Amino acid sequence: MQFVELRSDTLTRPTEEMRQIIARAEVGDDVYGEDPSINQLEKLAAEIMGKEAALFVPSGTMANQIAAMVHTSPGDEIITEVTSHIFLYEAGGLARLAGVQTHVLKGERGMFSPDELEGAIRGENIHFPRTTLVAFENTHNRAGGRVFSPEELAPHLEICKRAGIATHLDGARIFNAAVALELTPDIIAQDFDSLSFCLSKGLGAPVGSLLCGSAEFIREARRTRKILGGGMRQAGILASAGLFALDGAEERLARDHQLARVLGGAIEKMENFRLEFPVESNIIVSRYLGDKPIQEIVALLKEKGLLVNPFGPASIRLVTHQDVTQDEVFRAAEIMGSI
Ligand code: TLP
Repeated sequence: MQFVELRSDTLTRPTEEMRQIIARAEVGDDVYGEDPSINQLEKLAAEIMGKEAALFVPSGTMANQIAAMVHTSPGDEIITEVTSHIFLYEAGGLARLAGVQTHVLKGERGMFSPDELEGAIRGENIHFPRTTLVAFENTHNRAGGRVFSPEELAPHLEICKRAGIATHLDGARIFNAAVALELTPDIIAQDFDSLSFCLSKGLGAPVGSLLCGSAEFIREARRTRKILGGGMRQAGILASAGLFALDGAEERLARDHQLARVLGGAIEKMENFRLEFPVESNIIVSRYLGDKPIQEIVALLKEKGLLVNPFGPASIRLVTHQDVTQDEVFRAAEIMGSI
């Protein structure tokens, strides 16, 4: 059966053109700093994000974990929202790798208030852990691809700055945020000390993420990447796909958002499903209103040709991406409407 694949934008496959680019990539040993494709990608990423330097890493998870390891010392505390990827989906890496404890704040649609943040920051006291990092996410995966404007986050970042606390942005889908806000990514990134973004989500590359920040931060991050075994050799074959993926990304993502709005509009009219969040980018979280367990619903959708991920006790997540056509989105809506 030909499935409509909406489980994640990580499921895109390299196009024929991308495969040609990969085949011709110039490479060298990146641990020696001699891979021209990696060097080009890191330079471009830093430029796009308006930071001094960037580091190519295998995954978004590794980028976030390296950021936490560099910004903190073991025993410190990091603050993040309770449904953030770094807290929820990174297999406890913050505790295991950075050796920090996590202070989670319960947000409203993925974000806590400036007052809650201020109240969570530890004062100087011999009993307390030190708060050394606050981690944000934009777009916010669990909050249905929610997009935060720079104005919305400005008060939070101002508080961190005043308190001398580092800030990291998990910008796995920062280009989606940029397209939705009609801003360039550097504007979204500008007040964060570091940010990560992924090539292997909506951008359509098979592997890779970039961590961006000051030259000093990236020097330390490079060393930390080595500790984690993420120093890759002729990884230019991956970077070349990344360079290709960045070219013209905005138009492709705008199309993904359009398709998500179409599907969101159809879901709004259904009896058995409703939207859990307004559709702001390429992620839809939809609540199932019937009485069957959600795993059963996911299996039933699959039987009818639609692949989605369960997302919590009664919801599913649907993600549009470059390998989904408009017709497939119509089919997805039809399948959902039929159960
Ligand atoms: N998210 C994946 C799953 O892990 C949930 C997905 O399918 O969406 N930050 C954010 C906001 C992410 O959504 C993800 C991946 C990551 C980081 C981690 O990236 P990878 O998978 O490259 O380690």
